[in-house]
Amino acid sequence: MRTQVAIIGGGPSGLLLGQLLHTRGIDTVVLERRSREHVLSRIRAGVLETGFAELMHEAGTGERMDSDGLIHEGVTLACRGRQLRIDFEALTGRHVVIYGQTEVTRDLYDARDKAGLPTFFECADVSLHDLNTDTPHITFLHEGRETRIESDFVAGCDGFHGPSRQAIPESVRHEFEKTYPFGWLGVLSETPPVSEELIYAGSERGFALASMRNPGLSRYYIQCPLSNHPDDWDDDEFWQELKRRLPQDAAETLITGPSIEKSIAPLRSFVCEPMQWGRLFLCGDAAHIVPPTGAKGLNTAASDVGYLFRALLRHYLRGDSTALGEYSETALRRIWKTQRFSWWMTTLLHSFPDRSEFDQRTAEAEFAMLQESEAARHVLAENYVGLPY
Ligand code: RFL
Ligand code: PHB
Repeated sequence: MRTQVAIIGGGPSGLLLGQLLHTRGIDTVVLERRSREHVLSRIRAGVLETGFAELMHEAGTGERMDSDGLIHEGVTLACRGRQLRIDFEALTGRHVVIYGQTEVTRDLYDARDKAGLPTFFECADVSLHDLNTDTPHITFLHEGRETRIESDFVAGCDGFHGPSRQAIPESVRHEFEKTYPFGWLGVLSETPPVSEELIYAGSERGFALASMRNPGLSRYYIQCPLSNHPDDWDDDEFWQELKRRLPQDAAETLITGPSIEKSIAPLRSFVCEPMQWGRLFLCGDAAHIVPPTGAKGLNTAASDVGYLFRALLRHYLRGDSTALGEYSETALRRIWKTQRFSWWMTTLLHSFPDRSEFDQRTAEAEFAMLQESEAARHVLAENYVGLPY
């Protein structure tokens, strides 16, 4: 089998790239390790930058996001009894859209099916070959058969644990990593959100976030020790702890109910350089991870896809490969700024077990700066709604 761009990974990065290329007549094949049901059962991000929403429109998949997504013009930050609203519209003239990653992925799969584009699910032993030549190919096992796909390019959209990044030789690859001594315990519940906008709360007991998917579906998180397991927390314990960490007015009006999903995600900052090698291009979690505190994981995946899509268009439509050659450099410039922002939001709002009194005081001063300085709020808002790409 032959295609122009072989895409490894049927998560949001791979599917969005495939759909964008399809709108411009470029062929793709998507290989996914899991079943479609599995991919669509993962509860992850919920906040989309306008740049992401624009790419969904360009891909022709923005209809349900437009009708069901919620426009949010600000967020509240709360820190040890103090509260502050960051007004995105006033500060930047922009907003974010609340629409879950699960729904984004569903819309992209539906569009892929409708266009009759090839997707292989439950692929095993995916391996990449001859990436440093003009004729790369991929081999994998599908329904018990060894299968081979030849392509012009390979897009590695296979997440943090996929094989694409490992295909860049160790002598070329440089990985930067920072881990955090805690995770996020997330709960999804069919209850009305506690507030119309998101609340990011730092408290002595640790961080909490009140988020949502729609007016009848709430998503809440609390910082927890890495040693915890979701079964360590029954629903009552979770709600009690959440209430202790949210601002008092929110805690008093919180409506609780049974959890329909509960999971723990570790927090990590990670970047792989370069993001390309020969004819392989990495996008999204395959190349970088951010702690979720600034809602940047999925959005940074989308900016990679945007850069790669335009570079591939220039190559195929104009025979100009300059942007492809510069892909890694271009994407990494934005990624490092997003890494900085996600690390900063995480440090500002979480409790660190071994934090010195000096570091605690500077975090408090950081919050005071946000309260007193419009310039400081502007920097936060500009990053939260998304840097341009
Ligand atoms: P994904 O979504 O991980 O998709 C990669 C896909 O590749 C498949 N795959 C393979 N396919 C073929 N062959 C192989 N050998 C393969 N190995 C893996 C996988 O099955 C998967 O379908 O990466 P992508 O597309 O780059 O999208 C990135 C986003 O998913 C990610 O940045 C965010 O979800 C991060 N993230 C969150 N971001 C937020 O902004 N807010 C959140 O609340 C939030 N929660 C999360 C998260 C990431 C999590 N992970 C990765 C553990 C919660 C979790 C649990
Ligand atoms: C979510 O709704 O899952 C969510 C929102 C904002 C974040 C992280 C996760 O920063």
